Amino acid sequence: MTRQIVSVIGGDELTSGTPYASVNPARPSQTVARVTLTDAAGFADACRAASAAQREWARVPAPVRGRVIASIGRLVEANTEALARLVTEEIGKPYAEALGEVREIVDTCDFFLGEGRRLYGQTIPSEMPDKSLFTFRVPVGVAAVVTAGNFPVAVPSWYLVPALLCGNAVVWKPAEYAAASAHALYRLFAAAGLPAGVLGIVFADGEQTYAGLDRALGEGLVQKVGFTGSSAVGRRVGELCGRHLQSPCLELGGKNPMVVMPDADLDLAAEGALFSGFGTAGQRCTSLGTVIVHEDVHDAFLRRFTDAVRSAKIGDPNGDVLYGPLLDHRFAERYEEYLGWIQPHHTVLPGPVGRIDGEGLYYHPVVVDGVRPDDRLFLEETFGPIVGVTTFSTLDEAIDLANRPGYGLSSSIYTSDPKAVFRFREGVSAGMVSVNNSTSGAEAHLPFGGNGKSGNGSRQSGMWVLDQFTRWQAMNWDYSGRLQKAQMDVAEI
Ligand code: UN1
Repeated sequence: MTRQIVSVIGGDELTSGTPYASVNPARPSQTVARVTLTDAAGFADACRAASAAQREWARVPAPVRGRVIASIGRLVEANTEALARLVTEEIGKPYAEALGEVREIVDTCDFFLGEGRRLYGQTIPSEMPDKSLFTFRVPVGVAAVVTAGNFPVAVPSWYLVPALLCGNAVVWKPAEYAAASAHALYRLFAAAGLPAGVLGIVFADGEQTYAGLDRALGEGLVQKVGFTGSSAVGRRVGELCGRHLQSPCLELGGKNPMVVMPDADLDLAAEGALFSGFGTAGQRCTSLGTVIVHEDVHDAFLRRFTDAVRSAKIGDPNGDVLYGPLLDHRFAERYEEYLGWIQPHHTVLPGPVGRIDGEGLYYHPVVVDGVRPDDRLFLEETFGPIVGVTTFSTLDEAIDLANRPGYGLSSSIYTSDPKAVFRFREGVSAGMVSVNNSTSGAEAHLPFGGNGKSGNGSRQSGMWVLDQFTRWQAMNWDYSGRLQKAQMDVAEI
């Protein structure tokens, strides 16, 4: 069945626009959805409709908004299998992982439904008598959320759920190659009782989205931009927001390192490298980029790692496989360019490189040993099933290597030495550190985000994301009946 997907603005469907086909990457001849893409004007219209709906929504008491979030969680949970099947069909994510992805939405709702009854402000003593100070969290207004398709439903919910809970309206622009999954999630949100217009969904290509955002920011229709995607596009979004005096929430790429110390459990490290390097076909922002292994255990680690890679199953994402096809033909084309970064001084394991024969966008897993700190393969994100390996001799050297690419999202260290764990944690520039665990697989209530080329320091998930979707308002209340001047009329003892 081919679905027809259109943007929904202020509760109304936008039926005119440019046609786009979202296809199944396991069988590219199968169209999953026919999508109608809108343009910059449509995007700005969606922001206008959201802006009109936001004020009413902000007046709904936060605990009641929390109940809507609870309903969303229940609806998503009740539709878990159907949503996961669709994710698998549309982007080729193995079904078991797709189930986990849907679980992550439910976890996010579980966390934030209670926040509706907290959303705390503070009372603060004044320097003067008969005067009290308060702080309140107030919604920012309209959030424009632009998301990637590798986590087509979980990562968007990291924005949508807290933004709505905090009293904002949201315009969501999902990746068009994951349009059907996104639209299915949108319908579950809408069915949970969100007033029309509070959440809009817009499908548009990258350039029209950028132009639409520029227009909406210029007209004061958007007060927060959330963006998950590549570092290159994130930089553009950041510059655009800067021109409009806005600080976006940016969740960008990673070149996530795994340090394997000489005292590491090498079987565990190899298993972690397999999962984070090749799970999701290496298409997570938290995917492993380079294993930085101590020279004394390099050979023993590499043997275990390549054995594990060799026995990994790749294929139909409905089956029991480590990974399925790449997300979309554009990702496949870009990944083939990255494969060109392999150099003659590299050792390529365990076998063939490139596309696996057949219809789907399947690629062989590649381990590249002997990468050097100046190699492109060491420095840049590859977003595909390829992992580099390099060696070190001291922990300081390993930390320098881990930081060298200039990203700073996730990282991991395998060791049984607590001193090494803490020295690594202090030295690594990453926003997230795993100990004896893989670089990917963050939980929904810990701060998620990166530094450097991985983002602008903003954090998602858990209570930390509230600072993205609310602003602090300070209030002072003087009940002395006279004009008390701060700094000038400070109470004397
Ligand atoms: C992403 O790839 O954009 O930590 C996010 C993880 C996932 C989220 C990845 N829970 O691997």
